Amino acid sequence: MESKPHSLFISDLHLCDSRPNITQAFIGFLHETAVKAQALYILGDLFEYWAGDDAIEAGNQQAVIAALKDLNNQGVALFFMHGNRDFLLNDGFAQATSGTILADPTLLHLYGKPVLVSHGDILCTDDIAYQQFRTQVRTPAWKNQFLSQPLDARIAYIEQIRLKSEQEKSLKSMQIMDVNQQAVEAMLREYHYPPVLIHGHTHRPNKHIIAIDNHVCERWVLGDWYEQGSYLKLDESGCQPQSL
Ligand code: LP5
Ligand code: MN
Repeated sequence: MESKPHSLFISDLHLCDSRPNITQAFIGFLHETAVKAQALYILGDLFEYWAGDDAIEAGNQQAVIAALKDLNNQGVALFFMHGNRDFLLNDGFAQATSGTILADPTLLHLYGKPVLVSHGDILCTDDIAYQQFRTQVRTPAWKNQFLSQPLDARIAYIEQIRLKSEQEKSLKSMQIMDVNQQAVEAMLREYHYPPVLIHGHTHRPNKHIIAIDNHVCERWVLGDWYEQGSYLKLDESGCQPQSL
């Protein structure tokens, strides 16, 4: 049976050379599942890390980039949002895949409804050390300075930050690393109560119902792809979580 017009949402795949089975699962998903959608929205952390678009010329992630471009060539619109691991994805990547990079957050209008999408890290306001780090590394000056270094030096630096981040995370509570409810509500108010908010980052896939100021909003959290691929399907009747 033909399915209704729909869009798909994924995040937190963390693709890298050391987990080739996930890359294979993702490419299979693009060929078999995403190809039937009108659009694919990748809401951040597609890659384990992204050191800069010159990684493409260096031969990184070529199979993934080719599969994404192929999907777009088959008429599926492709959208990317920055995650905390791959916020250095830029025009070079967008051109190589024929995709569009969206600001975080972005209010979409799909199948007659406003749908707010975000990576989700900006909602984790209790994680003060992370938010300070985020503010610092997202400034144009910081990014330009970082990108002016050779690719291998950048990768070595990212690996050190990864270690430091893992050490710090082991000392943070699960609650600190989750979204803050007031931050979620503030975002919903700012965007005039979209009935659907979709985000990733926390790797805690779930559906939360938020009753706020006489409105009801669904907050859908996407899952990561460490153990199994998953995606959210949105059509005129709403959101459905799916596993591969
Ligand atoms: O990614 P995840 O989910 O494991 O953890 C995040 C937060 N950590 C990060 C850091 C990234 O994992 C690593 C950077 C990716 C590459 C980016 C491109 C290049 C940028 C180079 C930057 C200088 O995002 C983690 C959150 C967690 O999500 C849950 O929300 O808690 O935040 C941290 O752990 C950050 C620390 O609390 C503070 C920052 C420590 C790093 C300080 C730099 C020290 C340099 C070390 C060199 C010797
Ligand atoms: Mn993330």
